Amino acid sequence: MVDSDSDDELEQLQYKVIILGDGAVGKTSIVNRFTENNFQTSYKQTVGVDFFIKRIQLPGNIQVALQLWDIGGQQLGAPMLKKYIYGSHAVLLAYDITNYSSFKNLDQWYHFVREVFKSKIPFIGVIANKNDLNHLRNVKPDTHDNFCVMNDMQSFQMSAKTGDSVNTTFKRLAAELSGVTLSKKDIDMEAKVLSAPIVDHPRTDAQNEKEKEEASNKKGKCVIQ
Ligand code: G3D
Ligand code: MG
Repeated sequence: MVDSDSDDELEQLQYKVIILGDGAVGKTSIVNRFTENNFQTSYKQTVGVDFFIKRIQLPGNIQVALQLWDIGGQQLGAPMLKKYIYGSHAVLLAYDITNYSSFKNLDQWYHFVREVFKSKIPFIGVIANKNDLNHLRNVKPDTHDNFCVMNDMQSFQMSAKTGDSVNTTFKRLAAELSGVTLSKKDIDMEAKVLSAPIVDHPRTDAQNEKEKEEASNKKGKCVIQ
C-alpha cells in the first residue's frame, strides 16, 4: 500500500504487521515497547484487537509506516482471527523462551496462517521473546534456528522488558518489506539508541542473597527440551 504525503515528497509505504502467538508470550509488551518505549509490569489481557502505527526512517529517505496489530485473547480457531490477519504483509509468530509449549504451538499458528493465506504467504518472522530470562530458557537456540530454517522464516530474538533488539527487529522488518538493504552500520545505529539504561535501584545484601538463592533453585528446575 502506498500513500502519498502532500507535505513532502518522501515516498511513504505502509505495511500491516500482525503478531500472533500464545497468551502471555509478550505480544502486547512488544508492541508497547516499540510504539511507546514503555513496559507495563502488570499483566492485562488484551481484549479484542489493538492497532498502532509507527513510522520508521530507512536509508535513502524512505519512510515506512508499520501498522501493528496486537490480537488479544484470540485463541487459534477463534472466529474473528481470520478476518484480523487477512491482508497482513507480515506475520510475526512470537513465543516465550522460558515456555516450551508456547514455542511448540507455533506449528499450529503457522499452519493456521498458511490456511488463511493459501499460496500467497506473507513475510513470516519468529520472535523469541523474554531473552532477559536466558537463565530460565526452555527452548534451545539450535531448536529455534532449526524451526526458522526448516520453515523459511526470519529469526528474531528480543526482550520487550529491557528493550533489547526491539527497534532493530522492526527496522529489519520494515527494510525487508520495502526491499531496502540495511548496512551493518544502519543496524548498529538502531541498537545503540536501544540500549537505554535500565534503572537498577540500590538493594540490600539480604535482598541480593535471597534473589541468588531463588535463581539457583529455579535453575535446578529448568528443563531444556
Ligand atoms: P501477551 O500480550 O502475549 O498476552 P503480555 O503478553 O505482553 O501481556 O505479557 C505477559 C507477561 O509477560 C507480563 O508479565 C509481561 O510483563 C511479561 N513480559 C512480556 N515481555 C517480557 C520480556 O521480554 N521479559 C520478561 N521478563 N517478561 C516479559 P506479568 O508478570 O504481568 O504476567
Ligand atoms: Mg496481549
